[in-house]
Parts: sequence; C-alpha cells; structure tokens
Amino acid sequence: MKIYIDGKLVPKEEAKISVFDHGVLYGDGIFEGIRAYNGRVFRLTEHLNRLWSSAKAINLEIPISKALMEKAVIDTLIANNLKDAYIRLLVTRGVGDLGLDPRKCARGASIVIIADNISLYPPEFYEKGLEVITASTRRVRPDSLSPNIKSMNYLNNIMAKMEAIKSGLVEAIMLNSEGYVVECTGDNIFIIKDSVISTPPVSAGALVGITRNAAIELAREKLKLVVKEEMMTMYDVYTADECFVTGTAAEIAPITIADMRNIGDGKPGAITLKLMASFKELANSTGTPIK
Ligand code: PXG
Repeated sequence: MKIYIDGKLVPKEEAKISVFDHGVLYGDGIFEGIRAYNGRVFRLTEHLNRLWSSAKAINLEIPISKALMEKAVIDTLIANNLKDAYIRLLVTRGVGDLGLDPRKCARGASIVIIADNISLYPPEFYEKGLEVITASTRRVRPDSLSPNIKSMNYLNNIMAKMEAIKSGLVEAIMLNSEGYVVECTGDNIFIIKDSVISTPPVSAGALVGITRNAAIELAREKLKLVVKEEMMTMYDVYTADECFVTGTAAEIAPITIADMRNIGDGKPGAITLKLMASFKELANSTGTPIK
C-alpha cells in the first residue's frame, strides 16, 4: 500500500507524521471520507469544497490548490491500483510546539491521503436493516463547534458510537442539546411518514452529508417525492413508516428497530429500498474518472 504524504507516495511502513503535529496533539486538523466506485470518485468536487470550507472555518491554509488535491487523490488511487475504494484525506495543522498556538506550526499544514479497500457493513444489515439506540451523549452544539467542520477530533461521535457498541449495535441516534434528533455517529438520518421524507435541518446540528444531498436529490428528482428538512423527536422516529441513514461508508442503509421499537413493520421499507437502488446506480455511473 502507498500513502500520499505532502506530495510523496510512500510505503505504508514509512507513512508517519510527527508527534509534534497539532493534528496529533490537539486534533487540530480536518478530514474527508470519500468513496470510489467502479473507477470513478463519487462527488469528489463536493468533498473538496467541504474540505476547503472546513479549512476556512478553522483558519487553516491548505498548501495546494483544489486541482492539485484532486490530482493527488487520483494519483493515490492509481498507485494502489484501486477502482473501488474508501479514501481518507487529512489536512493537519502541521508540526508545532507543545502549545495551542497554531502560528507555531510555521512549516504549514500536512496532507495525508490513504486509499484502501472498503470494509462494508455485512449484506444482512441492508437486507434486514439496522437496529439503533438513542445515545445519551448529546451532539456538540453548533454554536460551540460546527458539525460542518469535519475536524480530526471526533470524540463526541466516538462516545456515542461506544454506547451503540456496548448494546451490540453499530449505530446510535444522536440528539442535540434541546433533545431533537440530529444524526447518527457517522451518518445522517431520514424518516418517511405517509410517503413524505423528512430529515433534520442543518440548523439542528447535522452535517451537510454528501450522501444526504444525493438522497434528497434522488428522492425529489427520481422518485418524485416530497422531502422536508424539519425538526423531529424520537417519537417521530418510533412512529415513522420507514427510516434510513446515509453516509459515505454506509451509503443508504435501512433502520428497522430504534430503542426496541419496530419501525413500520420492522422490515426495510419500499421507498428506502428504491432509494438504495437509485443510489447504487448513481454511484456506479457518475464521478471523477480515476485516470
Ligand atoms: N454525519 C456525521 C457526523 C458524519 O461523520 C455523515 C454524517 C455522512 O456524511 P457523508 O458526507 O459521508 O455522506 C458523516 C460521515 C465511517 C466514517 O467510517 C464516516 C464519517 C466520518 C468518519 C468515519 O463511517 N463521516
């Protein structure tokens, strides 16, 4: 495996960054998780735009242009001979001293790109649907730290994920400090009631997921359904006809049990299944070619 670090493709064993990098010391850095399907990188421009917005929000200068970053992603995939892949792109604050002050990272930000085979949820998760719980860990308030800064500190989500794991599950629903549903630990959430699709608004504290956007477009344009961004509580989840999550890793996955309640009849819903199929088609036929 070859890893991209600051312009070089190096073997995995040599892919190291300094312990003085503020990404390590403080989680001071940003990332993107990206997928490639069938020789094309899915919504690469959108991922890079989100990365640049994260950088802007934390006052981090990315040392290369978007065009060069796109080339670096493609070059990493080619070097690893990957057509279907999970790509993790990091931009860390860089090497500094033992203080918070980012100005001490004078050499500038470091870029790391890892491309690997995708480890997917097992097929039965998609056939039967996922069971989730509501995490007691609340999503961090957007006025403290915007969820749209995809920062290298994911402890808020990791603590909620640990609650899911403790219950023998893989995902948990996270609420905001007012108790409204926001998203899952690494996925956005949607419910369907009487053929109307709803997802929590970004103002609730949700990440503007790339897969969330794709699901909204597919639901509106291909399935001709109404999609609303609106506040919801766990009552709305429990009493929905269908529920699903979206994310780069999970794609679109049905949720069939939440906090011990069956959602609808406890099986993946018809609209969810249609969206899953439409998403597969979209992901396999669009994107930036790996060449
Ligand atoms: N919400 C949160 C909090 C996320 O971290 C999403 C939603 C979905 O966004 P995209 O753009 O991927 O549709 C994410 C995704 C993983 C993993 O391994 C996923 C994410 C981050 C880190 C790891 O499942 N982010």
